[in-house]
Order: sequence, then structure tokens, then C-alpha cells
Amino acid sequence: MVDIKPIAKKSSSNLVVISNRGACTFKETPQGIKAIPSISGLVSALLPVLDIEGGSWIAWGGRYGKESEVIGNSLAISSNDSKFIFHEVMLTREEVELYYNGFSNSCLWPLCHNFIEKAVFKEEYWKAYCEVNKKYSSVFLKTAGLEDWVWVHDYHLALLPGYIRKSRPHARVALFWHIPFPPPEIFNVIPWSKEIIRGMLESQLIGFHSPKYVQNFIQTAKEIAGAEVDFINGYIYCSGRKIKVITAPIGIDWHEIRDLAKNNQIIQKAAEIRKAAGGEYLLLGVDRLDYTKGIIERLKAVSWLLKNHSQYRSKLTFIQIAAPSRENNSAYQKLRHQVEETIGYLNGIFTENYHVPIRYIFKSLDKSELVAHYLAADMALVTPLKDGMNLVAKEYVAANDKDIGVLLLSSFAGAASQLKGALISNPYNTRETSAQIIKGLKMSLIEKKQRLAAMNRVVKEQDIYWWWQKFQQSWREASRGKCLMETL
Ligand code: GDG
Repeated sequence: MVDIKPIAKKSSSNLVVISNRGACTFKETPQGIKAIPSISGLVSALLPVLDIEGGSWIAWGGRYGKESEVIGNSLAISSNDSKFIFHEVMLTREEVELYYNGFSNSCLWPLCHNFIEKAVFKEEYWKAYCEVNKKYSSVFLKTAGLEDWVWVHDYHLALLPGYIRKSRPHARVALFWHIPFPPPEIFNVIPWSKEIIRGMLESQLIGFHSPKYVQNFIQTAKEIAGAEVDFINGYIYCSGRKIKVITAPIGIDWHEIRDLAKNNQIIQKAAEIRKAAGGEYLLLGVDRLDYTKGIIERLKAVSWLLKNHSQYRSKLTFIQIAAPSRENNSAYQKLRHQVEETIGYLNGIFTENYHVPIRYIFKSLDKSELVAHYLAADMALVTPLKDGMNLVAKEYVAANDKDIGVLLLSSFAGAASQLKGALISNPYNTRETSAQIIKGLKMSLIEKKQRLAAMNRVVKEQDIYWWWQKFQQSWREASRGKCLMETL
């Protein structure tokens, strides 16, 4: 639980983070409003930044408001030592349905992850998306100062930089895009692609996880918005403005994970998990339950392995932790059924001597429990069909710095271009994925250590604070000549 305290403003020039969901979800209880931590890669990444910078976070708090309500609670939230102010955007049930479940998660999310056939294009989704982006802008205008640095996050709020600039032409606005950015021939399928690109281009700086997404975005701006571009230096020229586009691969709080992994209680918990799982080898998957994460394809690879290498049947256990996600969306409800049906089917076939090979946890665990699982597992199967970055891969590596473990990583995760010590597979290739699992299980201790050490060098050095430094340095350069925030 996160503490909620009365608000206190920090200075005249603050960092303002704006994202669809924030650090927590508000729940009304007889004792008052309680804040429950949210689970997502974006939240894991931004909390440490707000911990050091303070400032404010504008986001939807998970509560439904009336049509006329725009802003809800403004509360100081203390996470670890520092405080930031959470300004709650109020959305109606219909807005959440059309803007969040609709345009964001049924159109942009599948399309940016190359699932064109899953993308739904509805005029009413688009209208709600525009209206809700305006709503976020009016909460910003009500709560933020003229000197503030506005950091917009992710695909839910692509139009927000444009709305902000209309009211504050000199605003310092940057955008970070957490998911993949597809090539123009895919992005252009969206009937409103031009409006989206133009909205994004009202930022001073736009960041992506990988050079490929940067290239795709610049090419899209050129083709769709007719902008002049400079691929080599990462500049887009549009409406008399110069926009910088950078690669900034997001990191994790390496020391936080490492400290948890050194904790005796967590080490003890890891031993208990291993004992309870039974067998000799423990494989682990940790994901939000999302079709982009490749859980079904992973299960197929485990099944292929158990079918074709029967000696592993009573020796191998695969734990899949699936954090509930987007439960109101029918594609996610269907996926849950499919995952649960597949696991039941496979356990029916492959249970031998009462050893159940696949364990399934459909809930969100505490971070300490999560780290205990990272420590317990011989190998993490991080095999998304497409992923902007994937922080689970980095957390597994950090937890196992001084221990042994193997990371199997999808070639389609952004993390694959940074984590060279991982075993790589194409998650659509069942045979290859299961062969890589066997390779990991048979890997020598020395090779495991070498690979982990190489990956830890990157994950430790390019951690979340490095990411924020890199981003703010480019932001400072992109705003050169203007008044700078003292902390930047
Ligand atoms: C998006 C992009 C990009 C998971 N289960 C539990 C739990 N988690 C935490 C993990 C990790 C986070 O959630 C998931 O982050 P990912 O990066 O793996 O995935 P997305 O949520 O899809 O994130 C992604 C990210 O944004 C950042 O830019 O990397 O590509 O899709 O931190 O630890 N945390 C807890 N209990 C769980 O059961 N406490």
C-alpha cells in the first residue's frame, strides 16, 4: 500500500509526468481512499524517476467520474523517501470503454505490435480518444505551472502534445513511446494516422527503446506528415519546429532488485518455491496476461520438449505467473480461457508419477515474491511475439547477478538488442524455442556465469537512472535557449 498525504508543492519549475494510469489505483473504502500499486512496465520505470525528482503525475486513478468531472483527487503520494503529487484525471465509464479499451487497446496496441488483424477501427473510439486526450490537457493546464517540464508517456496520449501546445505554445513537452513503433506501411493502416503523427510532432523530443523504432517513426513522419527529416542526426522538421528523436532503452532499478535478491527471507522463499515445484529443473515465465507476450507459443514449446524428450517429464517444472491485465477486453478474456485450457490439457497428458509439469499463477505477486521466483528458476522464458523492451528479462538478470540462471529471450523483444548474453529464439518457431530450452538446461556453469556477467554489466550500467539522465540531457539540448528546470 502507498501512503497518501496532504499535498505540498515543490518549486516553480517541476517535472510533470502524464500517463494513462499512474503509480496506483484508488479504491474507496470505509476508512477513506486507499491507493493500491499498479502493475506495468511503465509504472516500474517511472516510480524511481519521480522518487528522485519529485514533481507531479497526472493519470487516471481507476475510478469512474460523471461527465462534467475532469479532475478528482490531488494527493501527495510517498513512495520510499520522496513525495510527488498525484493529480487524478476523472473518466466516465463510457470514456474508459471507448478511449482505453477501444482506441488504445483494441486499435493502437495490436497495430503497433504487428497484429493488424486484431486492430479495430471505429469512429466512436477515435472521437473518445480525442476527447480524453483533451481532458488530460485540461487537467495539465489546471495544475501545472508555465515553467514546468511536461513528460507525456505512451500510446494512449499521442495527441496530448498537440493539445498542450495549442494552449501553451512555448511549453516544454517531451514524449516517450513505451511500445514498438511499426514501419509506415503498418502505421498508415490507421485511418487517423496523420492526426496521430502530427499530435506527437508537437513534442520537442520523442524517445523510443530501439533504433529500429526511431527509424520507423522518422520514416512515418516523412511519408505520412510530409515532414522533412534527418535520419542520421535524428531530427524532424515540421510546422517551423525542429523535433529531436532519440533511442533511449529503458532500464530497471538494478540495485533495488539486487538488494531484494540478497535478502535472506527472499533466498529462503526461493528455496521453498523450488521444493514445492518438485523436479530437477525449474523454468519461469512472468508476464501480464497479454497476447503479445507469447504465452501460448511458449506452452507449445514446453509441450514439444516434453513430447519429444520424455526423460524431462518428471524432472522439469514450468511456472507461469500471469498478472491479470485488461480484463474487460474480450481479446484478453479469450486469451485467459485459451491459456488455462492449454495448461489443463498439457498437464493431463504430461503428468508422470504425480509430478505436474506446468504450474500457473493468475494473480499479481509482491515484488519480493517475484524476485524469489527469479532466484528459484534455472531459466526464464521471456518469449514475447513482440515487445517494446521487456523489463522482466532485465529483472531476472539483475536478481541472478551472483547466482546462476539462463535467460531465453525472444528475438522480437526490444531487450534482445541489449542483452547479448541471452539465448535467443523466434517464439513462433516451436522446435527452435524448445531446442534453446534444452541448450539452457544443459549449459555449463561457467558459460552461465559468463553470459550473466555480460548481461549484468549492461543492465547495471544502463539502469533506470541512466535512462532518465540520457533522456533529460537530450531534452535539455532540445530546449536550449529556454529557461531550464533547476533539477535538469
Ligand atoms: C510496457 C511495454 C516495456 C509483472 N508481474 C508482476 C509484476 N510485474 C512487473 C514486472 C515488470 C512489469 O510488471 C512488466 O514490464 P514489461 O516491460 O515486461 O511489460 P509491459 O507491462 O507490457 O510494459 C514493454 C515497458 O512498458 C517499459 O517501457 O518494457 O515493452 O510493453 O516490472 O516486474 N510486478 C509485481 N507483481 C507481479 O505479479 N509486483
